[in-house]
Amino acid sequence: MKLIFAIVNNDDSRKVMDELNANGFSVTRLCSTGGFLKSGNTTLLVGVDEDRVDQVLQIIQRKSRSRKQVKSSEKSVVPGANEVVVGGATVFVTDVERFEKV
Ligand code: 2BA
Repeated sequence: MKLIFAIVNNDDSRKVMDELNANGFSVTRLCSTGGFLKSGNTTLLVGVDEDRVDQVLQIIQRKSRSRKQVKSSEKSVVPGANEVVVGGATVFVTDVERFEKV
């Protein structure tokens, strides 16, 4: 089994979760904060069998858009100088040693 951590934009999280649920995946949503922009994002936890990992990644990719966001703590007179490209999604796939529902 694998545990997928997917960090997505708050605005995409509903669409990603709905599509995962519609395809039979269980999802846990955590409110998180990006260390660089210090703004809210969403971390989704999805536990899946190894042979379904790619299906989860495809759904996340399809439902997550990349965006330009401004690092608001920095002032600049040059338009766009503080912009960074965020996402679609940042995904970590980890091994699960044991999974129990007790
Ligand atoms: P943040 O840390 O708020 O980063 C937002 C965006 O700022 C990043 O987008 C990247 O384009 C830029 N950025 C981040 N750190 C930077 C730095 N030291 N110098 C210059 N630009 C930097 P993404 O790469 O798409 O990441 C989106 C969010 O995913 C991040 O929000 C963070 O919450 C998470 N994330 C990304 N990579 C991670 C990693 N290796 N470990 C843990 N979380 C990660």
